[in-house]
Amino acid sequence: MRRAIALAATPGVPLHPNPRVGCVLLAPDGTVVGEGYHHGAGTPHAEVEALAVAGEAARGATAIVTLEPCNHTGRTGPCAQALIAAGVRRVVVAQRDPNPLASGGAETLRAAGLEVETGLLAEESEAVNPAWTFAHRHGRPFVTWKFAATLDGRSAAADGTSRWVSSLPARRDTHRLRALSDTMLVGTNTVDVDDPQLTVRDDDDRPVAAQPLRVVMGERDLPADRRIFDDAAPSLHLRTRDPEQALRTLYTEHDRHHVFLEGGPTLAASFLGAGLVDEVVTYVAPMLLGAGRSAVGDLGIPTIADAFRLELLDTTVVGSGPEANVRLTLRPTLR
Ligand code: AOF
Ligand code: ZN
Repeated sequence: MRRAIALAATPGVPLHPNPRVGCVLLAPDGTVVGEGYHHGAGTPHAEVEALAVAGEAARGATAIVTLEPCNHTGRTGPCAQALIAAGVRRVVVAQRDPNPLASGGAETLRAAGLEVETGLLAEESEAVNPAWTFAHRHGRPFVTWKFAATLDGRSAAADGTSRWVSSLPARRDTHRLRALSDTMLVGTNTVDVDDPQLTVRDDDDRPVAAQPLRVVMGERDLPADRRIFDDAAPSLHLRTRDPEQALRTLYTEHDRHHVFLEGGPTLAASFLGAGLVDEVVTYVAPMLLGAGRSAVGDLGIPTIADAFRLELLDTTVVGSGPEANVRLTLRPTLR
């Protein structure tokens, strides 16, 4: 299973929209007769790849798979049937499939007389697809709220100027994190005032191949010439101010699993207030403003005992000298 997990996590495989999956086929004497991993949506599933390598040697074999074999015909056919047809005798699964459209493979295999075991190294396997797993379990995407702020927690000066609070190395680091998500999210205010392009660019400032969907949420009409609507990447205007509804729509209608929230203080406060922020990433710049826009709007907290608390997971200095910023990664404490 460790080998199957390593195959699933092969560098370069896209994180979205499909999970990364690995499969190893063992002959009855324990020798490896086939290996495979999923290369991204639309390509053969891991099991099918491994079966193709094994050929006739799959008969009587044990399949070790990081994810429960699928039971559905989506972009490709059902792997449970492929394993049965190939004569595989036993299937060992790490993670049960949380995707309601594809789950049920274990039962299908058992009904066909195969021996099935689930749960081996399940946590390690889930860690290969954390956002995908979260989204299918909760019926909404995982939300990372990212913001840059001064030492006194301000994201813009009194006159509204905000370029650049964070340093160039910190902004490059942000693009690396954006690329891990499948959705960029801001509010109509940010599009109006800052007009961000919200694309992912590499260290040479060139757009990367796989761009997240750019989403602006809010009821207000927006001018069509805003940069978020340019043809550098797909974009979408969700006409709602309700965070829960926006996330549900992104999951059910757009197959989105990881939202990177880069909105202003109002949008941030509404997601935090609704308990819909799962991770916070902030870049703290060594500067003071003393006045200006707070990074987050009013959370309706009257007294210190009610403070919105977070657990600090990581602290990293990004950049050096005058460009040094501190990146904090945090998780809201469950209340
Ligand atoms: C994969 N790769 O190796 C396995 C998957 O759109 P489809 O037809 O490719 O189906 C995607 C679903 O199939 C996916 O969400 C997961 O539930 C299941 N298993 N998917 O992409 C694989 N074994
Ligand atoms: Zn499959």
